[in-house]
Amino acid sequence: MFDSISDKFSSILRTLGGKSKITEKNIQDAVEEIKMALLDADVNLRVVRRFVNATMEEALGEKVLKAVDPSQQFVKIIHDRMVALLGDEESQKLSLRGPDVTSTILMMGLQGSGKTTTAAKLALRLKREGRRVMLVAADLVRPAAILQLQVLGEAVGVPVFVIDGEKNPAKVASEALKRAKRDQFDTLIVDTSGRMHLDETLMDEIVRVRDVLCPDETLFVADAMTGQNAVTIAREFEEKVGISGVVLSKFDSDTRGGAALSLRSVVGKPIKFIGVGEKVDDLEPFYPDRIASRILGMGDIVTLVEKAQAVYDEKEALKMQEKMAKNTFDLQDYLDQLNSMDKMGSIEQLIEMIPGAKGQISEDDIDQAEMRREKAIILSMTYAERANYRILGPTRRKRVAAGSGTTVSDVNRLIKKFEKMRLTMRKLTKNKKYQAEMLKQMGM
Ligand SMILES: Nc1nc2c(ncn2[C@@H]2O[C@H](COP(=O)(O)OP(=O)(O)OP(=O)(O)O)[C@@H](O)[C@H]2O)c(=O)[nH]1
Ligand SMILES: [Mg+2]
Repeated sequence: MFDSISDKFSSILRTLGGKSKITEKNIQDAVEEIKMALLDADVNLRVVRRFVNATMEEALGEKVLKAVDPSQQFVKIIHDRMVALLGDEESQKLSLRGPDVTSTILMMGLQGSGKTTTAAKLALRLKREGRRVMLVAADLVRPAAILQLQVLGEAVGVPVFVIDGEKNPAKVASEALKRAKRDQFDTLIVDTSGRMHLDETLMDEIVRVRDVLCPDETLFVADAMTGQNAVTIAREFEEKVGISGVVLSKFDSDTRGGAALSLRSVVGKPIKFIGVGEKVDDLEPFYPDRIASRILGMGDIVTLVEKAQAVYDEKEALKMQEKMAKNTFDLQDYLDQLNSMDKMGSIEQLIEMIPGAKGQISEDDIDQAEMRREKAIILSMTYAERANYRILGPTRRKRVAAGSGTTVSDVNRLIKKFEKMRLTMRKLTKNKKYQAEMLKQMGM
């Protein structure tokens, strides 16, 4: 899912990322393209408008235009907006009660949307969380429905409540509740029948089942492949029965994904899970931020930016820049930089978050042992030595090597490298063109 929209987003953001300065016009163009991409993906028009307006307003503010890295700020805004569109982490959790009372989950949706499969997947999930789950066969319309649930129940090791020959789903629901109390099941998942189209009889039937169960969760199962139709249907279920959350099934299918993007916003109910395959294990919690990253085709650059922001101190950065320009950047500064890189996490994690870096850069390309050695060496120096490495004579170098568990040639190598680094920095800060070239080479 989302392949084509994610391709488009990547290309829009790449265009913007190539610029070292961003104008209002650039932002307007990008937002316009984003609008088209969303509409192409079949996202609800009202949702697109809201998204675009909010993005524009925020992006045209000072925050982006005056930011150190405007294009990344812009990406962050788009991402945050997208997350807001998809929901929040909290509402995505199921609200079930403790083990002393029976919680009930009512599954509903159109025919073939994935209710029965999802009921079984959910049963497995909750069982693994330590709940005592019972599935309830209240789809009495389709002849093979009960058998299907029984087979799935068997597969996930959860009992299935069935009343042979019963035609009234509300009756099945109330008997299931009694059984749950008697046998101390703390969770009932009730599978109901689907129809091709919404009809009064079906709605009345579900409303009666609902009245018996007083469900803790009323989950609307929507087939991601049905597009905008899913949104319309969800809204009707919400009006007539009331829904507490949405499960988006067949998320693994190759669709444009517009429905998924619109559901939360139009229906106002959180997407709680996504079905990602036909197997009973294929159910995942819906994480708005991860999905947003996927839609934007950007690895997890946002986490990366946030991590950088967390360790990045603007004043500190300016001071550093000045030091580089004046050639007063010393070993202590270098040590600080090494340490702040550490704060961002493991190299492996960082590589994963850089879009396009996975498979291109490997952990071996970055010599972590060398970094550790360098830190140890600098820590063994006095502050005077860190401020001016030139005072390090042969005897002191030997002492520093011994103190850091390294060799004199390690110490010499660090000092050589540092000298070279300072030279490059001087060139870099003096020469704007060289600077731009460097950044381009680094893909920024
Ligand atoms: N690929 C994929 N297939 C799914 C997913 N969820 C359900 N299916 C398939 O969709 C078909 C319909 O699923 P069911 O669970 O029977 O749907 P239902 O809503 O109970 O159908 P009715 O009871 O007939 O209304 C089955 O072939 C499932 O294997 C999913 O997340 N991914
Ligand atoms: Mg079914």
